[in-house]
Amino acid sequence: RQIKRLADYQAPAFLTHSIELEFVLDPAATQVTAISKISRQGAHQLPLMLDGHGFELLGIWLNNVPLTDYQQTDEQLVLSQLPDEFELKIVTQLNPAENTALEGLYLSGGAYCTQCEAEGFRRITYYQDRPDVLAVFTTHIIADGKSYPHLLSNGNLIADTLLANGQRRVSWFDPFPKPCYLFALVAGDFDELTDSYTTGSGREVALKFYVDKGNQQRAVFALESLKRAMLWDEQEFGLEYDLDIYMVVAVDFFNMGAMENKGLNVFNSKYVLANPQTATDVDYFNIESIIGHEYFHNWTGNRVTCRDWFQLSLKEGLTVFRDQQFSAAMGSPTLCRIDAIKTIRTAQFAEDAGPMAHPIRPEQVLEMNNFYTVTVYDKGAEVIRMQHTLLGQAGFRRGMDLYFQRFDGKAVTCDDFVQAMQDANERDFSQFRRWYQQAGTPQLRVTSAQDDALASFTLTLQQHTDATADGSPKLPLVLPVRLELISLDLSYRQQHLLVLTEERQSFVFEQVPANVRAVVLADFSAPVKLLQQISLDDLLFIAANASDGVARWDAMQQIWSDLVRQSVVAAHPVLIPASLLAMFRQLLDQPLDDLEFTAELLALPGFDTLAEQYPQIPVDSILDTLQSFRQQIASQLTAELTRCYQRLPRQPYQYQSMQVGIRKLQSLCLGYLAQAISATVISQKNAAADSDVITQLLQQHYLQADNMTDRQATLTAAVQAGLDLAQPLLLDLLEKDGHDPLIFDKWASLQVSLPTEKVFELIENIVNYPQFSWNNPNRVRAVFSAFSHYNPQQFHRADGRGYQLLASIVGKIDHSNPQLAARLVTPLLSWKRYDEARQLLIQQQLGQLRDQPGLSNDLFEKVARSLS
Ligand code: B3K
Ligand code: ZN
Repeated sequence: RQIKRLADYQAPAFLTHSIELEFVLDPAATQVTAISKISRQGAHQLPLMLDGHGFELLGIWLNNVPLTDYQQTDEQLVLSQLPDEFELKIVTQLNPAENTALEGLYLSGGAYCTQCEAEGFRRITYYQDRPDVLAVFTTHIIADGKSYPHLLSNGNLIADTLLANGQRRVSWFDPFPKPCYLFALVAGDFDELTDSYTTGSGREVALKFYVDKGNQQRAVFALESLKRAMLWDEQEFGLEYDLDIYMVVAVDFFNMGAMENKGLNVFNSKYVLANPQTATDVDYFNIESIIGHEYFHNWTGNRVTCRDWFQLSLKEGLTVFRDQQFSAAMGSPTLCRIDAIKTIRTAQFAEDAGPMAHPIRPEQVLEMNNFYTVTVYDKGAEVIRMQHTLLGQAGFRRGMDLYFQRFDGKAVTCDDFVQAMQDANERDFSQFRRWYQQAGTPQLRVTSAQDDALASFTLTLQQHTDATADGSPKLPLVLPVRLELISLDLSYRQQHLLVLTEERQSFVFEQVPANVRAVVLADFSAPVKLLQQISLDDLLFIAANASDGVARWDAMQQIWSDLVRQSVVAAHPVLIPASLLAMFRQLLDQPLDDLEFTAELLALPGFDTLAEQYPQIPVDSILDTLQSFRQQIASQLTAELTRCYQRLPRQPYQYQSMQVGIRKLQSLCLGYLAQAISATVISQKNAAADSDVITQLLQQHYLQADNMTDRQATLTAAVQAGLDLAQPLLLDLLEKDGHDPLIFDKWASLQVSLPTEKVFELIENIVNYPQFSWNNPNRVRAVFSAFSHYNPQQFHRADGRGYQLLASIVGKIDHSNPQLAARLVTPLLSWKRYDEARQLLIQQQLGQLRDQPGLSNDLFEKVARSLS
């Protein structure tokens, strides 16, 4: 197996300047003719190496003369003794109907569709499948116009003709040179939703959304989101759209969220289709953010692209940062930030601590698809955000302007980006660049000392990063640390931006009154683990008084993780302190304002977040403690939770912030209340009466709901508390709406989060439904990713049944869809983090996977690294 290294990068020996593609579509025998204009770069006699596999080669012509003198390996075509400039014609034949990997050209759900990033174009024809070869694409699609009325590709439509044999031939021309990973073709029979957008400079752009028949109205929100994104990018970064048409196609068979192909985005239907009956508030949020993300790629990714795949974070980290800023501008910056922090603290910290740890710019890769990770994307976005923090809004914009001025139309590196930021602001970012080469989560230790006599306050910061599996160096990083000093009487408040560059540094503040409290790492200004000894009272003070909402939420999170830690040490759940319950009471009774944020303040950290704080994860203690905390809250605050629930008014559904807040807070109340009546709680007084009232609340919440968010709230509460009423309500959902694939997925994900052993029976049952398909990644994820992520009790069962189930599914899926298998296996990779008994159980499953005949590179890379 061939590992690729960043250090081995070499500029291409030839460039392809233009390519004309013709597809004659057929389910089992699609013919592709590719005519490329190629020229040698520099004086050398190296051969031209073209990537390609998984198709039949029908012929090669060099300047129109048949070529027979070539070498073919499993993965490449090697052409020697070429002229300096030439035209190469290659004809290949593919089988899209049998392509279950969903990479290259595939036929599923009745439509042809491509996915070329990272290295899927080589499954279509022989080509220089690398992002630093930029060509102008012309695409002709020939197909039966009745079965496939929509024949789409990148760029602008240039011809549409009826052929003598009754077939249609449609031609597209994309004037912007692009790497082949941005190529796309779609052919199908869709509903079309059309609109237009006029750019700031007055150009009119046609907007077209293509969705499965009958779903046209479900694309309206995505279309509106697109227009908001187009306007925002003009206002925020001065970036306009550049083609005459922007198309989005929604498909049900897709390996990830969406793909930014030039002018023709392909989306997982989950991130396009929405109406109140099918999508939750969270779905609406995600749709707007992903529509934005793919649109923003048009500049950060497409106009300026990556030199090689090790630079993936150049476009992904930056584009995630841009979509986060967009979401923040459309809604609440604090809530968006909280969302991003949760992703880092759960998935990204786990990745850093596991066998797949890598810097945001990895140095070696076996299968590129394995590096579309939370590290490259989300930590990558944090690294961009730190540059934004260090340079300020205006300085960052200057850097972006210089970046586009220098690199528009080019394929560049992460270093090029940082250099632009540095040059535009006359700063030295050489130490900052370590963020690109070091893996691992820095620990930031904070101590403080107050000298009342001198009226000074000293804060000492110390950074340390543990070794990671990839062996990358661990030198001191540049950490921007936002700080607020607040006096206990609130008469003094000062905000500072500290920049830690050494391993240890002290910062002294003068003329500080006695009794100040320090809010450190406000806004989560660096992606680190903060270690500080701080009392419950001080955390409650910060939670109530910090200027930064993120810091207030974070103080609550720290309170809970401290209590969990005490419980783990004591080997039984501690009692929730009265002062914390008092804070909850106050929040539940406060005026109806900023409800979504209130709900975040009242929520416990999840299992995954807590787990990341322990080198060896005390699974059972954390689960028991969380359970006990939920039940303590529920039984101590039953009246307050009920009152809070009842005073929140329900209105006809709109996706609008006040309403989202109401739904989220009601859902939180129901979640706790359901715990109050779960079988394991024997609450003191009035148990039976409470139980009736709460059951009724839950039932009514579901039955009177006019939207999916509220229905899901009841179902989640009931399933997690193991209440009997969950099953009839789930059945109701399935019977009424389960024919819709996205609702079926929601139903399945709810079923598999049942925290009892019965879940295994449910899973066997789900995969036998006609709606389920092993070849559809959404269906598979709805069952098995949901199980391994949202059902820690059963996934981590001491008898290993959860591990065994996941491993067997991964082994099975690897034969049809390696990318999907390699994603599903993730929770098993960190086996070293568990107790000895669990380690053995997981290791055994991984060992079986490693020995499976015909294992894909995708799965091999992960499993082998994990076992090494
Ligand atoms: N660039 C694509 C992801 C491609 C994944 C390839 N396995 C979507 C995105 O990040 O916008
Ligand atoms: Zn992206």
